[in-house]
Amino acid sequence: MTDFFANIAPIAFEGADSTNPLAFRHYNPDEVVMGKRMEDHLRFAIAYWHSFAWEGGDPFGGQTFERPWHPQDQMATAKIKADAAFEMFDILGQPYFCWHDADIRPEGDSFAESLKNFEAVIDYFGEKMSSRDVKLLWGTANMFSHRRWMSGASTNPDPDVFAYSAATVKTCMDATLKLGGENYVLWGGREGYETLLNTDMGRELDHMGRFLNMVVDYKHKIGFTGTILVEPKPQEPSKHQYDYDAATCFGFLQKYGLENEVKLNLEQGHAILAGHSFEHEIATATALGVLGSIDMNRNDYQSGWDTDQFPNNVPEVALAYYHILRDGGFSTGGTNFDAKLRRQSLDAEDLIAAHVGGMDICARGLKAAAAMIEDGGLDAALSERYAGWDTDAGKAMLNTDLDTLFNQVHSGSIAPAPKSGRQEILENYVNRFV
Ligand code: XLS
Ligand code: NI
Ligand code: NI
Repeated sequence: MTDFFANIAPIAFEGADSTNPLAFRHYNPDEVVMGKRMEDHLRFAIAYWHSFAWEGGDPFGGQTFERPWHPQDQMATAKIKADAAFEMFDILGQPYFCWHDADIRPEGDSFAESLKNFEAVIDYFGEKMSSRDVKLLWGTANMFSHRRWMSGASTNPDPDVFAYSAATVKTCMDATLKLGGENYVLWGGREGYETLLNTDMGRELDHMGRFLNMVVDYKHKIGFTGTILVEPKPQEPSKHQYDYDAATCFGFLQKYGLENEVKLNLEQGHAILAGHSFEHEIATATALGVLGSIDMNRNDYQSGWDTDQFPNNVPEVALAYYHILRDGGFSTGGTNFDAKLRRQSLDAEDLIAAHVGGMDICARGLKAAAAMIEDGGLDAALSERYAGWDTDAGKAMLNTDLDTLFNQVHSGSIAPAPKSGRQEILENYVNRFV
């Protein structure tokens, strides 16, 4: 037991009129929305790295937080960190958490020592999980912080780093399997370049494709039944990241024969960095059949970097869940808060309040999305807009050729008549629900 969260009781649902800052006003896990419990729709996860490993630094200054698990380079403090993490899970009652290897264990002097530390913490997690309902949404390897990864992991010009990356991912997949994790994530923060002057892009893409095939082969070899997820991001820390956005990732997966094996973990902040809205990325992934999971953390729209803030915009969140629900909802995926406090938010209470607010906003968004789906207004508008394609004449057009269509248009038997796209009417419609 730590006393970090000492005076904070488990968070309860108190309803929309509550003024208690540490209560849920919308997130009511057992409330049924479209035939399913809210908890089972949203599948919230807490990110170990931001909530417990990050120390409040930014590019201009170091640590601002003081935690009982500092310094983090010792096994003893790794256990205190785990104790505090599970105490927070008990307070929030979210069903899942996520980690990188480097968040949970101190780096050793060798690969073998790092692995020994990692396995000890994984066993410690296993004990804690056995007496609770909290599960692992996904595990992942941090292959971007240590200096060995400065030129990439699987795309590194040095084959020894490719091998080190393979060994690292193997250990993280083993640990994910051991803890019953439901997905395994690869985010390639340095799988890209700083300058094309020193980069053989074609070779690096081939190596990344080969690496991901090795990951998928290993998944089948060890009998991991979860989903392998790739997380798109256009840049940061590298100037350009190969997994730029959902569409780019899909092209990559297809080229390397993995479009039926790998899905996407989409992050709102990364969508914004790529010049997209979050619902654009989700709609792209659902259209291509590769939606897996989401990181529900936003960026500041003015700063131009990945600020990883907790969500607080109901319309944005509602439209994200609208597309997720229309796709049938999550299967192995969920809603991970890959979000961190602001560096001035020093207190344990700030950490809890941030998650309470994020969970509540998502619950509001989910309810709004479900109400729009149940009302059916947007679907009806879509059916009406595309109705021509449901006619025999419309269907025939996709099965003919340019000459035939030329003759029909030239003879005047086909003459387009423009119709309103009704954008403002639809925007007003959405505003009735959010
Ligand atoms: C960084 C990414 C990272 C992944 C996991 O921007 O969002 O946190 O989610 O490696
Ligand atoms: Ni991110
Ligand atoms: Ni992320």
